[in-house]
Amino acid sequence: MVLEIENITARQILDSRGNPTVEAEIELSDGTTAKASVPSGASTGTYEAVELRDKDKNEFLGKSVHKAIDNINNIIAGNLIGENPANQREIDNTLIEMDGSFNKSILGANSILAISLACARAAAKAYEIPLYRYLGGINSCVLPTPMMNIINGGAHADNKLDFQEFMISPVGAPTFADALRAGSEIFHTLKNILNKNGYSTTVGDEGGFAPDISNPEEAIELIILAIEASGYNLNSIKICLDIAASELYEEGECQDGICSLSKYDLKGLGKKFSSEEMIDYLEKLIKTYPIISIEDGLAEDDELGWKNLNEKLGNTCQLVGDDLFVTNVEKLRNGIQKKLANSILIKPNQIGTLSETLDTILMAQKNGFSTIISHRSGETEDTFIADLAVGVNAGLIKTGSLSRTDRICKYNRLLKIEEELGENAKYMGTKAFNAAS
Ligand code: 2PG
Ligand code: MG
Repeated sequence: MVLEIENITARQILDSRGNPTVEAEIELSDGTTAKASVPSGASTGTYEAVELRDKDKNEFLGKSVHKAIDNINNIIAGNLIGENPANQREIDNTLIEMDGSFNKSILGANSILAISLACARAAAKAYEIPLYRYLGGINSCVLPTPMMNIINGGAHADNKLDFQEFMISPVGAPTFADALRAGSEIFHTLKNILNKNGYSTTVGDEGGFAPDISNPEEAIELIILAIEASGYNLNSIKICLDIAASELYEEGECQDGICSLSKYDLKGLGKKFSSEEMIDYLEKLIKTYPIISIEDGLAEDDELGWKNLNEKLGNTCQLVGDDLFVTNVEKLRNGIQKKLANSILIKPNQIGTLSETLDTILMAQKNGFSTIISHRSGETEDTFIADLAVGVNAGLIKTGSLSRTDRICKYNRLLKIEEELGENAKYMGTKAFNAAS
């Protein structure tokens, strides 16, 4: 069956923070229709592809995306109608060429990605193949080990926690469904513990609690209490952190040619750390607590720091580049050559097309890096990343806490995929992590 794209439309919808975002809809010659929508970050890396916003202060505080929508309806649609939606790479290359910039700032990565993902979904639907299988083929069978963000800080919450995400990972669970159950039980137990300790149990952007704590150690200890009180132990449940250190980084100041060193300003903790001191602090945390993974432990431009961090801790802990790599194959190549990390966070909207996302995943997998498919702090009900995680056998997923449908819908999709794969589903637990101690 030769399929053709017959119609493309786009609309402005709202994301989980109530900010505008792009939804695209594609109709094929056989009548199949499919939609995709794009998420949006808060702690965005400097080198991410550009999310086009109207910057009109009179509408949605400058955040409306009409230009991106118009670009789809008036420019992209005309160029893709008649194309075969299964020619993903050709479609993505056409989108990249149409944009013409190095960072998708002309048409907007938000408009480009919505089309790129909708094409894949439309083709999968038309061929009546589950999306994960369409993306990965007959060998797609690994259900990702989830890293669940149950305490939110940094740019995702209004508390004083300097670190952005305190996650639990049920590495000892036999299946994804059991992992999800453990996460939910620990999340609810943590709620009771926070209540008893007089902390608020309101949640942050990714559905994790945002108690008014200022010390990362205290947050980790409360989580450990919750793990144990739920009947689990620290072998079966590990802790993962996203420091989001680019947000803490302060450039050194220069006066008359004399410059001070750049620092990490941990305001909640009341400390300013050099790169070396930050590494020492992370080492102390790893040695004290069952931490299996640290993301963005240092800032995106602190390459020397990353090299030192990886040399010192890369054998015992997974060190994940998020802002450091921004899902960009060239950035990852540089990181592999310089030995900056051992793991990469994969966010399709950091790079802007599905094909480029797959290229980065492939390079990571070929070079022994673990891959974590990730949501953004501003999400939609789109569950594409769940299928992507299974499709490429990524091994790991980061898609928030155990509350709020924008997070849970991805977990629910994974439950259905696991059910569909039946006995052929694999849950790797600890083995999905790199350099796990
Ligand atoms: C991160 C993400 C997702 P944001 O830093 O890893 O958790 O946050 O989408 O705000 O960049
Ligand atoms: Mg991050």
